Order: sequence, then structure tokens, then C-alpha cells
Amino acid sequence: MLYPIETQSRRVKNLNGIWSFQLDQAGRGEKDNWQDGQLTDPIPMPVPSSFNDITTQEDIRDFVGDAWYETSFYVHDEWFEENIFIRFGAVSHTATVYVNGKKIKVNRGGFLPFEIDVTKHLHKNQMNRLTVKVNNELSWDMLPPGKVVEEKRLDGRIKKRVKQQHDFFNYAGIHRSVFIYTKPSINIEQIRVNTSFLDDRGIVDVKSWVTHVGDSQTIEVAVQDHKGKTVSSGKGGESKLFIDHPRKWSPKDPYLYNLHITVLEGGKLIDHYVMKIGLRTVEISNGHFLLNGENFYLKGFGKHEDALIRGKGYDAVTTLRDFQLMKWSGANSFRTAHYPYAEEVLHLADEMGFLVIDETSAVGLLSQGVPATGELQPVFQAGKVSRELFEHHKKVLKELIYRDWNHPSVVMWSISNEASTMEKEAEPYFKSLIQMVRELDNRPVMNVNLMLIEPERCVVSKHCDVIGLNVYHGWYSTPGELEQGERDLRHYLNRWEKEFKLPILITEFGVDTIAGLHKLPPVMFSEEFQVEFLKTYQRVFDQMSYVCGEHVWNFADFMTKQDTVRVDGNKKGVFTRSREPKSAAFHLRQRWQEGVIYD
Ligand code: BDP
Repeated sequence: MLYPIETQSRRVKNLNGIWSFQLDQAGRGEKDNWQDGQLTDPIPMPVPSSFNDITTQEDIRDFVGDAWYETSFYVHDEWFEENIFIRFGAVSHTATVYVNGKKIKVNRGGFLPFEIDVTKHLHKNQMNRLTVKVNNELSWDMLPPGKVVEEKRLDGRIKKRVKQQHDFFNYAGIHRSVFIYTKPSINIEQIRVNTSFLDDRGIVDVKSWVTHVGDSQTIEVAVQDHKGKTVSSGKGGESKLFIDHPRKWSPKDPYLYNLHITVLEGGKLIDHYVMKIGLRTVEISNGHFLLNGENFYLKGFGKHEDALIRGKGYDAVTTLRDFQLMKWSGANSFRTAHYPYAEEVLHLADEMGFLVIDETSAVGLLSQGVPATGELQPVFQAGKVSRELFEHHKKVLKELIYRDWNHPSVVMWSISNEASTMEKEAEPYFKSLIQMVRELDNRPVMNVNLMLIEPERCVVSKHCDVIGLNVYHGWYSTPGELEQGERDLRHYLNRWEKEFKLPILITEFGVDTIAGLHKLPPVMFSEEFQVEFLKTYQRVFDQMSYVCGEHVWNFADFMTKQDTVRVDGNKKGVFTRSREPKSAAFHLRQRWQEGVIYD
């Protein structure tokens, strides 16, 4: 599914803005015909955004169940000559879509786009109504897993609560842009770009899938530089283009070319799509991560899509501020913990030169809630991880790859975060997912491990190319004792290296830190302790040649459910939730930007 853009043959209109919104406390909306424009008591709600933090009401913030959204729009007459689609960037977690009162789609999974051909459901010369029922319940047959419990309140009302496995607030709503757009009936459905180099030539392999294409149509492919000069061109659904002396894409020079694909019939243009591409290679070799054939150390953060007021709603302002701060700190990469991010984020990563570890929404496939400490209980063996969950995981992983495989910034797939990978039943589960990834794409595959996983008992890592480790020695274990933490960390990393001989990416290390809390000598939660913790860990990483990168947890403070271990959310940010620096930010800048090494 290609991102909707305006081209010579395609038209797009954005349906973002203020929609009508109403909670369905009694779960009767459909029976009461809310899809027919009959919301009884709507309030205005912005799209895209989470609905939780917009109002002052606890009932809305903590609501679990169905929430209804409605908007209306006209469609220009000319559009009816083409096929008309409505596309949602992401709705968390289950969306039921109605057009002019008719149910046309149910989509499960809150972090990927879906589109619907609405041509035959739309009215010409009349207002059209778009209604979406958004359900934010979690269950163990989708990702992220969780469950809903019902509690009787003192006033006799039933309140639903989500029991979640993951450490971020279960924000809900229409989280990403909604577009209505046209595609010609013969259209470019999908494009696959692969880049490589031969001596000083760049090779761009382009495959395009065109629907209903016949013998009378031709496909033309051209690569242009930033000045619009064609540097290479070819013909056909599969073509190999060569570019002499190409500018390679990298964080230092994130150079992008424009790839134009055109479908023609008798010289007449039928469809046209253009996308930005970057020429670069990624590989794992001799225990190292290589970008364009050279050793590359990943410096950066595990992030979240999380911001004040908007929750998980995509917001260009926050994204650009984040990217500016990451550049300032000297970061060259980030992980989309713990779910696929908005495509707009990846477009910007391509443009601004960040390497992205692209993660699925498989977070919390283990017995523990948050923080994940204590004894691990089986979940695969105990039948909690069902066939349905596996199929869902496979589906979202496949859709993620199809969505993101053309981004030069995306350098690795992360198939899960902190799953119960010491159970033998986890092996066929993950092996089959990894096999699917390898059939679709050639990027390295990583799985992220919880620090309670013992390398000698992990059944999944041997199938991966890179080992992701979340490490908190001196925080969750031996709290506050950094000396012991350092010893434990060193020992733990060495065990992983000994067992698998694979590059290790430190996918998480960090500590909760209250901005403005200062202590000398440092104690937990103070800014000084966060700096000491990072320095201690980095000293260890610098001595371990198989560590191919360090991602601090987290880029910024983020909201979680209310809990005794969280102070108005998770405070492991290097930046506050309003994106101001803690002391650790200056430390990272010194290390990453200025190369200062501490011993
Ligand atoms: C890790 C999780 C992450 C949490 C973090 C923490 O991967 O989602 O936020 O711990 O406890 O286990 O801060």
C-alpha cells in the first residue's frame, strides 16, 4: 500500500480536523444507529490525536470500550472517473468504518495503515458522512496483548479496565492522518526498491506491481537527482538502473533521489507515482553492523510516539523537535519502540539521516507486567500465545515490511520486544516469523531481549542477525549500586557473546530521572545518577567490540498507566516530556557529538 500523494494521475484530500466524538458507555451505538449521523451528545475532537488527554474528564481519559468519531465531506465530480479510497494511517486498536451509514471495514491492530475502496459507497453532489467506531480493548489474540476486566462501581455502573503488559499508556483514537484519494483503475499498487553498488556505480533494482496491466501498457522508470535531472531510466515492471558516481545515503549526507514510475498506454499517461529513494547498503559482517560497507556504530534512543496532550497522535511539530534534539545530541539512529511509527516519521528520517530499527507491536509476550522483574512464567507453553495471536503477529509484521521496505532509513526489523524466549515453544513461533521476513526482505533481523532472559536458554537469538538487549543492572537489579551493576552487565554481555557470536545492540539502558532533582553524591532518580549510569554502561560498551550500538532508554519521558513505580509516567527520558534537556543530554552530546571518552 503506497503512501497517498498527489501526482500527475492521483488526487488527495486530507480529512484531518475537528470531528464529532462520543463515548459509547453502554455499547449501544450501532443499535441506536449512531452510524447514521445520530450521535446523541457529541463533542469536538481533533484528528489525528488520542482522545484521552484532550478533555478534563477522568471518564474520557481512562475510558475502555467503543468511542465514536464522525465527519462529513464532499467529493468533487471529477473524482468519480477514478477509484476513490479512504485511508487511515492508524486507528488504535480496532476500527469499524461506516460510509454513509454502511459498515464497510473492520480493522484490527492500532499501528498500521489500512485503506478501503469507497467509490461505490459515496454520493455525488451530496454530503458524505464518515463514521468510525474506535475500540481500545486489548486481548491475547492481537498485539500488543492484554485483557479487559470489568469492575462494579459504587454507583452500580460497570467500569472496564485494561490489564496491559506494556509500559506505555494505552492511548486511543484516530492517531494518524485520514486521507481520501484517487487511483486510476490501472494503477501502481506496490513498488520495491533495492540498492547496491558495483565499483563506483549505484544499482537500483525496481520492481513495480501494476493492477490489471495488459499488453498495451508500458511501465517507465526514471531516477532524478535533486535538481530534477534524470540520471538513469528504464522500462518494465522489473528494471535495473545504473547511476554513475552516485551520492550514497548516510546520516552525514542523507541524499535522496526521486524515483518516478509511469504507466502509459499509447503514449498517454495512465498512472504516475514518485517516491524518494536513498542509495545505501546494510549488512552484518564479522560481528559488525556495516553501512555502505563500513563499520557503523549506532548511537541513539529507544523512542515512543508520545507527547503532551496529543498522546500518540502524529504531530509534525513534535517529530521535528525530536529530530532536531537527536541531531544536536549526536544520535544517528533510533528504534520505533514498541510498534510501527507513522510513515511521516520515516519520511523525515530518510530526509534528515537517521537509521531506524523498525519494530512490530509485539511487546509484552511474557507473563510479567511492568516492570518485568521476578520469576518468568510460561506463556507459549501455557497456551496464552494462541494460533490467532501468531497469525496476527505474522500479518502485522508482513504489513510493516510492505509499508516500509523502500525507506533508506530503515536498516533492521525488530520482531518483538521482551518476549518469553526461554520456552521451547517460542522457537517454532519465532523461527517461522523470521523465515517469513527473510523471504520478503534482506535487511538484518533482530529480537529484543529482556534482561531476565538467560542467553544459554534463549531459543530465538540463534535465528537472528543481531541480538537486542535491554539492560538495567544497577537499576532493577542491585538498585543504586553502579559498581555491582557494572560487573553484572559485563558478565551478562559476555555470556551473550559467548553463546551466539553475534553483534549486540544495546536496545535499552537507562534510569528514571526527575528533571531538576540534584544529588551529590548521586542517588537514584537524580540527574547526576542518570549521567553516572550512562557513563558506567558506556565504559563497558567501549571495551566490548561486539557491541554494535547503544540506544538509551528513553529519548523523552512518556506517559504510562498509573502505578507505584511510575511518577506521572516513565521518567527515563534524556529529555523531559516537553522536550527540554536533563543533564544526561549534555553528557550524550559530549560523547556522541564531540567524541569525549570517559575511563
Ligand atoms: C523495558 C521495556 C520498556 C520499559 C522499560 C522500563 O522494554 O518498555 O519502559 O523496560 O522499565 O523492560 O523503563
